Amino acid sequence: MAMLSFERNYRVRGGTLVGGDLFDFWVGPFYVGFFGLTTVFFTVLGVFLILWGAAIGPTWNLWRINIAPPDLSVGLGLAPLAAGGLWQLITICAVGAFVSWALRQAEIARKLGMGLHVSWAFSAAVFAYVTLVVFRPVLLGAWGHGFPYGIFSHLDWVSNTGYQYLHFHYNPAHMIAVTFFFTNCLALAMHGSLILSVTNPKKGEHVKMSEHENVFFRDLVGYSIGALGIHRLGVFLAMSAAIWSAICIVISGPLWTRGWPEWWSWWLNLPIWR
Ligand code: UQ1
Repeated sequence: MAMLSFERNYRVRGGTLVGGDLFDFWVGPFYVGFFGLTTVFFTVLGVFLILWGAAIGPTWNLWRINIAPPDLSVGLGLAPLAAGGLWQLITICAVGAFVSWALRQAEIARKLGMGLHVSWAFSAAVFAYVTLVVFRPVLLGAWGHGFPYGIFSHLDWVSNTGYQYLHFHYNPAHMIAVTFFFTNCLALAMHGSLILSVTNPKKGEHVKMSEHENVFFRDLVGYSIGALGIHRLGVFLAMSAAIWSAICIVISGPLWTRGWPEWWSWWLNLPIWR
């Protein structure tokens, strides 16, 4: 893999969290580190277990392969491999790989003297996943409350879980999460289009910079959030979307067991309507 001449200057020793200098090396373009090895370990083992689950299942149709969590009757115990045990091991591998990846991001950032923003942002998504397959099942007392690993099967799980609470769009935390997803989409569309509009001009025209960006939005809406601000806003919106997603599912069951539309009766029962 070709390496640009200046990149060699960034291949500095140190910043590791575990292992000292032992795993402080590169393979081609990739930094390895202790967590590079654990990422590969958990990923390879997890993929192998998924293939095992597919092999003992009824189909190789990619849409229909399904590796289900244990039956609810197993509670928080260990299940036989073919009856949810594979799901449990795959979940351990997934969490192991995701956490390893976040820590590898942290080691690379430390090595380069950068902030840990990427690690934290990625961790918000990992937190949402762990909430679905660990925190909520533990709070409800059974691994069977986790979602199944399969394309159609996890969609069915989302649909069934939604209908279990009658109409999931009335979940106030779900409303907030969806609003963050949409606003995040708006912000990235505005930012991406703005940057392209100034840095990718027609042949023969000059690239424009922050003054044009600022003036465009001041002309349009009377306000420019600025070059640093738009990225702060972006990380805030994206992390908020993931965190409110985790909140909206973890309160469904552990905190509120009835239909979500019924939750709003506090509003209908306000004394001001009487
Ligand atoms: C913005 O104001 C700005 O600062 C110049 C950007 O940075 C390049 C942007 O990408 C965007 C999208 C805006 C406009 C955003 C708001 C919230 C007015």
